[in-house]
Amino acid sequence: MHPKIDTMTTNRTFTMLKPDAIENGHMGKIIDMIINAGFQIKAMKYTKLSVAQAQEFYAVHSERPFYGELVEYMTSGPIIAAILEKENAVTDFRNLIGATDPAEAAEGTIRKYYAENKGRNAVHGSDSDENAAIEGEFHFSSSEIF
Ligand code: 3AN
Repeated sequence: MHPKIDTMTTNRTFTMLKPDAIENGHMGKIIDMIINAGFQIKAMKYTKLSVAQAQEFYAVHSERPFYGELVEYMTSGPIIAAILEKENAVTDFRNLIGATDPAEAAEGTIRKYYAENKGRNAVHGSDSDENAAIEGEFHFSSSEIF
């Protein structure tokens, strides 16, 4: 997907509230959980991914059997994209969202409450500081980050 850029540890992560979370009316409750867990919202937008954007964003999964389904799903409706800040943001946010499969997600996690299944799993969270920076820049220009 992305050009190689120099990144530092920024205590930031990137999230998307996925189409199922929006469709099911869970966005307010999910944003509330994120804020209550101590994350500051540095950037946020309500938008819809084009097929090309979704393909690029998930290029790392292009060989996986679910890639086509994933791109179709992520472009099926609007999403909310956000950059979040907190100490240990990437790790703490992955803990807050829970396992990819809601059946395996711990009690109290966003996916335990709101994910439907492994594909329609309510929320994305970056898996490293480097990807958090890349994914944040994919969605936001510097004038949109506060
Ligand atoms: P995570 O989002 O927990 O980091 P990844 O990186 O393994 O999980 O997968 C990226 C996205 O691909 C997931 N959020 C999910 O929407 C989708 N996905 C992963 N595994 C499957 C699967 N077995 N079937 C359908 N979609 C999947």
